[in-house]
Amino acid sequence: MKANAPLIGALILAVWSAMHGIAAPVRAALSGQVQQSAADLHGTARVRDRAAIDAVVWLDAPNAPPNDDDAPRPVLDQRNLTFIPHVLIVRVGSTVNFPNNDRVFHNVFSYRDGKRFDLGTYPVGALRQVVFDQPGLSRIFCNIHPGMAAFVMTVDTPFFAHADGNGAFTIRHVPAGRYTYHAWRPGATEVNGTWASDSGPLSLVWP
Ligand SMILES: [Cu+2]
Repeated sequence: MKANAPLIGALILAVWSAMHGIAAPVRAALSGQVQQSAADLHGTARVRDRAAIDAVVWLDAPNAPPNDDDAPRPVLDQRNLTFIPHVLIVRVGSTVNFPNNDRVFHNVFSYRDGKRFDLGTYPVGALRQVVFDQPGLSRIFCNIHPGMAAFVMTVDTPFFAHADGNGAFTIRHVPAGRYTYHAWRPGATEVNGTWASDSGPLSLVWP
């Protein structure tokens, strides 16, 4: 019996190609045409070997659709002479609620970078609002209590997350593709890189 050498050769090449991802450009070309599935991006943010506290992460997505108008308003609360959360990340155009849920007056303002405003002195139970209409970092203080400080990171994308106490984060419903990511935390410089939806969890480490 005479073996069909060219056929066997073609089969071996096909199996080898599949194993080594030769078809990847073809898959990429196909996924560019079909407006494809979305998945959650899971990741961790660390400073060397410990969890990064108050890290925020976002993906560039200049063509993302706008948010729903009825999406819940982000809140920067005031309780026990503290802003909660210490770091808030919002999409450009978001209205942030600044309720006074404390037992004393506060005067919330931002004068340095990002959105500049001064809400004046307002009493317990009152609510003030600010529209964060430009990307960038805003530093929030209280005129009466020098120890009160918070950050609002405004980003031009719906794909962002705030890491939890273990440094874990999830960015929900990210369409398949390749993205530039950014990560920031208080007192550190921004970390940037590229992440693709087929490359698994995103591991961020500040040196
Ligand atoms: Cu205050």
